[in-house]
Amino acid sequence: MRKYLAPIILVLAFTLINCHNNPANKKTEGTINSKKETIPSEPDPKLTLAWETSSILKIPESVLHTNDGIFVSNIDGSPTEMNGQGFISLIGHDGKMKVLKWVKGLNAPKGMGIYKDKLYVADIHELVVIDIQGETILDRFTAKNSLFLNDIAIDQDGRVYVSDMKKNVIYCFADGKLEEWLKSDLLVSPNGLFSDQGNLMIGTKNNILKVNTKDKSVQIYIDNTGSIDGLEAIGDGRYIFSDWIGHIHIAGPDTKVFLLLDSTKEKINAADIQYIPSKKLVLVPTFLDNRVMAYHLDL
Ligand SMILES: [Ca+2]
Ligand SMILES: [Ca+2]
Repeated sequence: MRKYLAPIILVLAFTLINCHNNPANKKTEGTINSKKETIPSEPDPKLTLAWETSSILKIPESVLHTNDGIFVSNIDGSPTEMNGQGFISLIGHDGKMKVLKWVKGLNAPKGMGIYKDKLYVADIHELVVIDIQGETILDRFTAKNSLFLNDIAIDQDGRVYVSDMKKNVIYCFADGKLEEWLKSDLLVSPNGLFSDQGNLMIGTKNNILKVNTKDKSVQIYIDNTGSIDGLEAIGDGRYIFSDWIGHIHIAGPDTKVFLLLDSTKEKINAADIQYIPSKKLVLVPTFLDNRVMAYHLDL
């Protein structure tokens, strides 16, 4: 009898396992499914603080990540004050200060962009060109009839786009000339700019516009965003954007506008942010709070 016992146990065990996995066993199957349904298929994106600078900065408005560190534009005064106190700082990738006043002699510097070893800075009425290696101001181009230059985006051909938030136009610097380039009824308080494969993306008072830089056609890409300061592509069609007050949102053309960060209660602003896709890092200049804070973005 004993020699038949082992096969019988095996057969019983097999039958039990089989029974458990049998799709016909609706009760078991139903229980598993209902449990699965309560778990969201994709977790919400979220920001987690990675590092922050000390409060040594002076009204930081914008940030620009490079291989050698991160440039920070410091307004140092009111955003429209021609006080000569504005400057650019250079901080390390860990948020430690390298050079507080890397380049001085600006007024109220805001958006920045780099093309061929030159740093371009929007500074109230001027586009300031800085030689990065020489750490000096090379040139200043005045935007005629400008009221409040704010952000910068540079395309692959080196054309520098500059938003004027109060005049509701976009200027373009090309072939040594800075000229008015785009006017549109859709341009309402244009601020954050992002150059995205032949398109200029513009953050306005309540939407993200997509402008074809060849024919200048303008369309609304994402609506009902709230007012936008910094505007950055994620790389999959979605954009991350700040509102200056202290909110950061993420949205795509087919997704809802999702709140990632609210630091308004702590009175920490979120000015012209930058997203670094290779590090999944969001850099946030905190304006009146005088810091740069870096967050990991889990998508
Ligand atoms: Ca801005
Ligand atoms: Ca920007």
